[in-house]
Amino acid sequence: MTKTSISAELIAQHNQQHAARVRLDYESLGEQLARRHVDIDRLKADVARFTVAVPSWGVGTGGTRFARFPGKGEPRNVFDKIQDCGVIQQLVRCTPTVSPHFPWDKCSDYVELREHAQSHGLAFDAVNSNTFSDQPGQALSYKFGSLTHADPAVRAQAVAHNLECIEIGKKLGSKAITVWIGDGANFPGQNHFRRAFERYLASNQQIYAALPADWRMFLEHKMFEPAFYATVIQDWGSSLLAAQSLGDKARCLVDLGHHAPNTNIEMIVARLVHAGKLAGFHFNDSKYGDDDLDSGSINPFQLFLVFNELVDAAQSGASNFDPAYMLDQSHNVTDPIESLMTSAITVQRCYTQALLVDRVALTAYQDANDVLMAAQTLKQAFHTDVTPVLQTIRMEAGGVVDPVVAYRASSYRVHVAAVRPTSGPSSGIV
Ligand SMILES: [Mn+2]
Repeated sequence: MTKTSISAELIAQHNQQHAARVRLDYESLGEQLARRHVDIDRLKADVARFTVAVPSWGVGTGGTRFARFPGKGEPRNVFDKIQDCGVIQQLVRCTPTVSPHFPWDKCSDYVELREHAQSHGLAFDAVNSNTFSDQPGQALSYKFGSLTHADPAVRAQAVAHNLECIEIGKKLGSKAITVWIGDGANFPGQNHFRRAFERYLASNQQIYAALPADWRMFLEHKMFEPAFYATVIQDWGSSLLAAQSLGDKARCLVDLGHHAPNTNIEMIVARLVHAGKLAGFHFNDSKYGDDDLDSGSINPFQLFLVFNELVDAAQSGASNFDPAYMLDQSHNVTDPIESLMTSAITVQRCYTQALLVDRVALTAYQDANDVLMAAQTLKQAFHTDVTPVLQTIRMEAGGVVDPVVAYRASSYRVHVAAVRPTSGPSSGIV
């Protein structure tokens, strides 16, 4: 029996208020799509299988680069975080997994943690290691790097932490480890570029060697920050070189915020698909840098174009194509649960819109150099309001028509604030 934080009565009452209207909207959209030779029920069945993982660190209040403003009822530990993730899944029904982060999510009994997650209807996605900040009692500092540090003893400590993450992940049922390092240089001359990259490969070879047969290693690149002059794995090219050097289990993870403004991320996705090396995504949005804003809040068309590449890859049978979808965002001025639900639905929406692209027509326009109609074909799919499909999927799966409205009506935050003191654990920026 799955533990539920939002009452069945509230969910039933909420859906009852909206059910008739949603049915009419769904029928109307169905007629519209039928004229485009799209079967709405088939579309709904495809979208109902789509899921995206929630980051455990996302349910806490992150903060700006300058300060952290604690929210009410923030999770005190990983068990509280799982409870919050359970609320998200209960209402949106497309987030059945959680991506944990260590040492932030360390606990004394991982069997108990896995059972706790299962009791909330959740399983674990990729584990994330952290060698970009020092922990209390840590023997050696990562101030000047971790996996690529000049001192072999620091590198060994960073490798050992990643191996520990794999061991924890095995207990939790994870099948992948995500490695992001902050290593790099703030000044020209600080690092030897080639030697730092070679040390990265050598350290990661040791982590790679410890992967179970059915595991993958996700390499996450990031252009800058905390290193402001040069980061060791700064772009998809470095990431791809590393993944190709390490072996089949190593793939490249794309965090949408880890690129320069206006970078053509959808084309990076296409290149990684071509190479059979796309690990998956950390979805978020940004205006200037690694802003970790809610998915699609700034540039939903970009998110749609990323999914356009993904749907194209899936439908054309691209090899080694099995991307992992995860949210990665940080909240400072919104309730994290509301933001994560909104992001999950936005990602699901863009996937749905990408399924609506008339690919036969698009290919014909591309081959005929009909530029305007090719662009219009994408825009037609992007402009389609698929809300009734998403609402119907949620209702049929036991979720709610409008998750934010139902969440607020439940007063969940007020209830947990009564038992969780203000100022929970600090979440980081990944
Ligand atoms: Mn990330």
